[in-house]
Amino acid sequence: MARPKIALIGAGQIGGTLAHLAAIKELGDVVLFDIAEGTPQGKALDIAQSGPSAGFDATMKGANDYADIAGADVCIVTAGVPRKPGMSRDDLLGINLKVMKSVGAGIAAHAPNAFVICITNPLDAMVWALREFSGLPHEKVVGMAGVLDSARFRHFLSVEFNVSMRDVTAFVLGGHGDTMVPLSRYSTVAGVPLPDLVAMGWTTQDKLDAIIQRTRDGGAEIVGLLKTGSAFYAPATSAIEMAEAYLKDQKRVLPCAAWVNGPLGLDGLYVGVPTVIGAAGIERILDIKMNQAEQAMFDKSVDAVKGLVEACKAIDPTLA
Ligand code: A3D
Repeated sequence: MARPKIALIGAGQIGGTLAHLAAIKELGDVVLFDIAEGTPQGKALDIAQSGPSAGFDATMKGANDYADIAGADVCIVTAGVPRKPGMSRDDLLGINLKVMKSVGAGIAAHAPNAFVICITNPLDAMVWALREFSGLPHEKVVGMAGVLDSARFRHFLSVEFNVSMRDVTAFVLGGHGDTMVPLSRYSTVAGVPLPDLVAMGWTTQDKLDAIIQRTRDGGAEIVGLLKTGSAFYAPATSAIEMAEAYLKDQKRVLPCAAWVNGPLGLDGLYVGVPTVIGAAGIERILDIKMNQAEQAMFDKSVDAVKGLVEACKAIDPTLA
């Protein structure tokens, strides 16, 4: 049986890391696509040459022509520009919207049956635009943000509690931005919710609030340290987790920017929600009940995403 084909649209910091992880995990043959000539070819050759030591057989190809992604089973999109210090994700909107238009056309023409994972920021608006430009079914186009945001939350919590990250689950809803909604009530250590852990004296509410804020600012903290770009190891690892769930029909319950039409009181919006990812793409959305305070935070986040979608429509009238 042929190996699955994984097309990486954008061969920058995240794209290269995605290729390396896909190879090491033997998820399939990889095509790295970029408009920069030489970059995808150089990275593909470098990663291919790690094969003998890492022990994988997957092939690596660098490409500047969309024809090379033909028939891809999964496309992971990082094409565009990342943030620099002082920039918000929303500052990237104008530039990256144009990029989504060409990427959407390329995927529609050459890989219309792929499961498409968008990473380009501002995430919730870009995944919406990419879906519009590509015309693929909504359940096959999804954004990566919640897996990363909840991984950041889990990491900080595991350090605070001095327990394994594997035993910490976290729940982050809403848009991937300053209004993201980490939900304490649904976040646990081995099933024990965070408010109970506060009551048990494992941490204080103040410390928990600080961790939640650090999670919200997780991307900016790394941009501030790196100075030349944004995070790439954890974002790539998060997207690979989603791609693997699709390729292996794992039915993983993962928070993603998915098209929500009905659940959570929404009538057609891409925003971060808990989903089930399997062979059909986004197979289900968990219609969780929020309390008043959580709903207020979620509504604010939804409004922020809607604002970005309107900004996209104002820039590109074909989206209106
Ligand atoms: P970077 O290393 O600059 O790579 C982007 C690549 O896209 C470069 O190699 C460009 O040549 C290429 N590119 C630009 N325009 C096009 C085009 N039209 N077609 C094909 N390729 C093109 O950035 P990165 O890999 O660090 O980040 C990529 C994106 O992911 C940025 O928009 C980041 O803001 C975003 N990002 C999102 C998250 C989320 O959690 C959602 C996290 C981190 C970064």
